[in-house]
Formats: sequence, C-alpha cells, structure tokens
Amino acid sequence: MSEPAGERDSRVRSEKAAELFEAWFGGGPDGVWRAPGRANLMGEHTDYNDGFVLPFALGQGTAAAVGRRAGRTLTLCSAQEDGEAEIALDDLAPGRVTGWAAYPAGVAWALAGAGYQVPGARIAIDSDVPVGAGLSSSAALECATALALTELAGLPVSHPELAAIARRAENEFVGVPSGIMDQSASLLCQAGHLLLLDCRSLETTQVPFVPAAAGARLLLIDTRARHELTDGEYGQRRAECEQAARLLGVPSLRSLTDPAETDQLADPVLRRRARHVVTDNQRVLEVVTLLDSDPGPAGLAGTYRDIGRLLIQAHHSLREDFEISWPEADATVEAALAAGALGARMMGGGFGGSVLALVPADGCGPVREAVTETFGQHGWTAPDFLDAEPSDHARRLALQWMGFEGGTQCRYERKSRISRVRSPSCGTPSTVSLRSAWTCPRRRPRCSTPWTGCRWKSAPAGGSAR
Ligand code: GAF
Repeated sequence: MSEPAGERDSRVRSEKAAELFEAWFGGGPDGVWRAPGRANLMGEHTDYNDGFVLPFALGQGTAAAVGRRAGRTLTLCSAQEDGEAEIALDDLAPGRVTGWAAYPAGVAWALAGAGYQVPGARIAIDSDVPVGAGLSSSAALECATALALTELAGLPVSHPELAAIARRAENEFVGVPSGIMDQSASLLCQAGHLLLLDCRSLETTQVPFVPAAAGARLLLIDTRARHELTDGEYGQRRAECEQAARLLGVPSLRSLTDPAETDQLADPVLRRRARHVVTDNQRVLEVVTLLDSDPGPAGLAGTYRDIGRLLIQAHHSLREDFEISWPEADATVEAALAAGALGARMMGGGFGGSVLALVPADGCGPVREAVTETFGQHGWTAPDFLDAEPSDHARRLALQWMGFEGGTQCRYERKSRISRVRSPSCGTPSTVSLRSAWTCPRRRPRCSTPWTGCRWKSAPAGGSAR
C-alpha cells in the first residue's frame, strides 16, 4: 500500500530533524516530535470572541528532535535559522528571549507556570510550514516543543491543556494577543476531519471532511504578502470586538446570535466588526450542518457548492466588515472563482498570508494558471500553491538508528541553511553555507568512518490525542 503524501512528508521532515540533531549536537536524539500547521475552513477572528472555528491540520509541520542534557538549559538550533540559542530555564521571563527561540522558551516558561518543570534539553528544529503565510508556523513550533518537552519528562499533560499552555506562551511571553484556534488545531485535529471548536466551552467535535469523496480539493494559495500578528492591526481588531461587546452589555460577541443585534452600536466601525463575528459564527455552524446532513455521495456535490458559497460570503465579510483583506487576496479570490473554484476566501489573521480555495478536483490546474497570470499582470511575486489535506495532530514519531551510510570520508551535506555544524564523527564545529557540502577539517582517526549521511528511519508511533 502506498504511503499517503502527508505521512511521507512528516516522516521525511522528522528524519531531517534527527539528522540535524546528530550533526549539530553529536549523538542521536531521545525522540522526534512533530506538530502540524493549520488551515481554517471557516470562522476567522471568532476564537478570541468565544465563538466557533473549524480548522484542520495540514500535512506540513514542524519537527523537533530532542535529547536530554545535563543542567537547566535548552539549546536550540534550526534548519531554517542561523546559529544556536541557549536558554536558561531558571531565568525565563517575558521579553528576555527574542526571535524564533522565544516560542520554545515561552513554552518552557508557560509549562513552569502551570507547575510542569521541564528538563534541560537539546532541540533541533526542521519545518516546512512557510513563515508568514498564515498557516500557523508559530503554533506548530510551540506545539512540537511543548509535546516533546512534556513527553520527554513523562509529564502527564493532556493535549487540550497543552494547547492552552502554548497559547499562553504566545500571548504572554511572545506578546501576540492571539486566540486558541491554532494551538488547538495543531494538537487536536484528526486526519479526514475538521475540528469544530467552541472557543467558550472548549468543547470539540470531529467533523468528517474528505473533499476528494465529493470530487473536490482544497487549494492553499500563499499570496507571498507578509504581515505580522504583532504589528498592531490584529490587536486593534481584538480591542474593537471587546469594546463592541462592552457597549452591547454582553460578555463577548459570541453571546449575539442575530446580526441585527449589532445595529444598536452607534459607531459604524464597531457595528461592522461585530457583524462579521456574528455572521462568521453562523457560517461555521452552517458548514457543520451541511456536512452533518449526510446527503450521500450523489448529493455531496451540492453540499460542497453550498460550502463554496459560504466561503465567498466569508471573504466579503472579512473584506468589507472586518477590513483585513489585502489586494493580493482579493485578486486571488476573484481569479479563482472566475476559473471555476466553488468558493475561496482569505484565511487567518489578515493583511497577508494565504487564500483557501475549494476547487473541483479537475479544476486545480486552471485555478493555478488564472491566479499566477493575475499576479503576473500586477507585477506581484508569483504565488505558491499547496494542496491542503486534513491531516493528523501533533505526535511523537518512532525513530530507529540505522548506522552510518557508506562513503569514503567524513562529510556532511545539507540543503538547508545552517551556519554552524559539527562533524558527526569527531564533533569538530565548522561552517556551511546554503547548499554547500562540508568536509570535516580535522581528519581525526574517527573521521575516516565511512559516512555520507545520517541514517535515521522513522515510522509513525501511532497514538491519539489525549
Ligand atoms: C491568527 C490567530 F493566531 C488565531 O488565534 C486567530 O485569531 C486567527 O488569526 C484569525 O482567525 O491565526
């Protein structure tokens, strides 16, 4: 039986993280954990309003190869970043760690705050979730390290609790005022399902969702326009929603079920913001009702057409009422629909990132061509396309050390950018640049060990979200 593409990608990524660990730190890791990025079918900016969201996990994810070390320090390296980060576990406080290492550091800090002391560890990261594409690369990094550190230490933390801890790391340590959707998706989604998450009760329902069964596909279009959640607009939307709820006398906008209730708001901006949240919550529940009503294979095409219609409505709401769309997203949606997509909308926090399109299975080519042509006409950087298949939550992968591969010299080759590596044989540090090969400069006796690459092989460990 052939291995599903998502499984293969996850296995390869995990093997690469183990290789990086071996090359950077010497010796093998104690284990490799992997957490996926996410897409979201419906429900944008509803999570921090106590509303509903409907995300799914992507095949793309972040792998963390982790090994215990003596002392109270985390040492981190990443195939996507230069250098190494050293984090003193007993000296963690918001603002003390910056850059990408703030996410794993924040996780250790939030775990300690919840009463879970993690041990000193070496961590090698490798990710194929594009940064800034609105696919939750930061949640994938948080969740991979959170799961790794707790399982390594044998700490009994359930996945929902871990999601809350990872969110606290992002909110309070990194300083991004995000909701709970991304971490929940990474830790709780199941393959072939959407995750219906009630962000007030934190109740979850797995909603079966296999577009291929209906002759449809989900296409993610990375518009390559970049925007950070830290730069104010996201926080401003959140503050506006909270103000609208206060003025309406409700604990959160989730309490409203009829968009007409927002008419009481005198301020037109607050009225529009609130209307988006109320209508998007309704759209989430409508999608679930459509999928629940089980029309059988013959009726599925109609169901997916209706879901497509809701995606288009959601895009209009995000563009007109919430005002977080961007030119590349609007042009992408327009071009995709003109080329036959059933529906499309901007996805994530807004102002940059990706568009999600629901496309007839045979319509992906025309949609890609139409969107690429539109970008060319505008002179924009060409978009990237990713197939989005609802995949599985974060987990540990089984890895087996297979020994050195045949070769004639101590030689380490990587295609990723790494600024410092150690010889896998003698531990000598050296420097490599992008796509270069590296030869151990100290020809110690052990360096004659035939070696051309690490031999880690992985197999899914199985297991389900606790
Ligand atoms: C970002 C945030 F991290 C999420 O919590 C959510 O609010 C999303 O934007 C918008 O729906 O991904």
